[in-house]
Amino acid sequence: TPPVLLTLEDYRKYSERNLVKLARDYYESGAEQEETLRRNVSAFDRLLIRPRCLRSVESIDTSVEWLHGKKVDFPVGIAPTAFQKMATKDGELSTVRGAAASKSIMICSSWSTTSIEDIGKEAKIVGATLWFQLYVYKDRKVTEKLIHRAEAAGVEALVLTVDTPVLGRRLKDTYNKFSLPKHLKFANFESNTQAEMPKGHTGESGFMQYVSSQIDPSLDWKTLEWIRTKTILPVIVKGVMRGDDALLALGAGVDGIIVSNHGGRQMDSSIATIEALPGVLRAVDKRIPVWMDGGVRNGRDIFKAVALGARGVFVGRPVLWGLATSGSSGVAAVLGILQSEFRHSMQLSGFRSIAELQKDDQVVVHASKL
Ligand code: FMN
Repeated sequence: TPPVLLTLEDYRKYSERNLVKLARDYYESGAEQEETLRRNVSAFDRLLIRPRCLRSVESIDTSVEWLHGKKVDFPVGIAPTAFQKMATKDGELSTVRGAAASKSIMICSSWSTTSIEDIGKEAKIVGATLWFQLYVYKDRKVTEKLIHRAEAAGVEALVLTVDTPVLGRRLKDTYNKFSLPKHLKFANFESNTQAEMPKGHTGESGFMQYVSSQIDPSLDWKTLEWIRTKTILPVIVKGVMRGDDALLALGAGVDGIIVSNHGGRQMDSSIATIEALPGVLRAVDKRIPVWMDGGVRNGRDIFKAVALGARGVFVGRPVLWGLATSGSSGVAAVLGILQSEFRHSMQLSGFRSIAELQKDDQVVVHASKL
């Protein structure tokens, strides 16, 4: 009999049996001592909910405007994660099918193991919304080409990752001398140096060598301006953790912000994303949408982030657990669990719409303030 998988944690445990150690370590790792990786999750536990009662929750509406008038049924999207073919044979194609099945949006990583053209084609067939995450290469022509390919593939927004001027040191990958398995490639790149990861050596994973040879550590606000001149698409920055940077992003004319610390894979000892969210929201003051990712593991977490004012959340690792468990149906199942748990939280705490939830400034309280 197939196992009963009720929670994201069930999927995490089950997926382990389908992943070789190299892949599992790459997916699960945080940087250095993994303090931020743990804190992203535990910080949610210190936020508590004050439910309302007797408010008729027979019919509720969890839909929300996601970006520029486009509505989604649930405030949950798929964060970009690299190398999805390590989880399942069809990799990113399975993810985009899972996204469509649960009417969620998918952000495709620059480092996908399926090309953006192939993912875009599949997105059109299955009816999924696709965004594209951008890393800026030292060779700006490479980046420019990537932007134009993403536009041609039908992508609806570009997501510039701003927390990775250099790669965080993930110790497990370093011990494993992590490198992409030979049969896989950076599918969005043609030249050998950009399409292949070097072999790792003692003291550095092949992945870290790749990033330091290819990715531009001089990335700054001017680079963001340059990107805006190169695309007609909305530009979202991913990796903002402070109000002052959020104001700079707003000044640079971005269309949205994702509060993120890269799932604890970059600056270790960084505050948790749910802790960073209020400061960013205050600075932005509703002028553009603010999403968050990092540590979202159930529907209550989504409820807390949205109650504080987030437009929605993105999930990274949980999607990989679904993917490694059962491909596209696993992705759809993981997103389905999050959606039904979120809906259940809304009902149990007496809220009928996200607008109603966001008007209530007492529903979420930090444990230290009780
Ligand atoms: N973020 C990017 O912007 N680009 C990437 O290519 C990328 N690859 C990732 C690969 C893995 C295995 C993981 C776990 C994260 C990656 N991220 C990447 C970060 C995620 O987009 C996201 O910020 C993070 O996973 C959210 O935390 P969560 O895993 O706790 O949900």
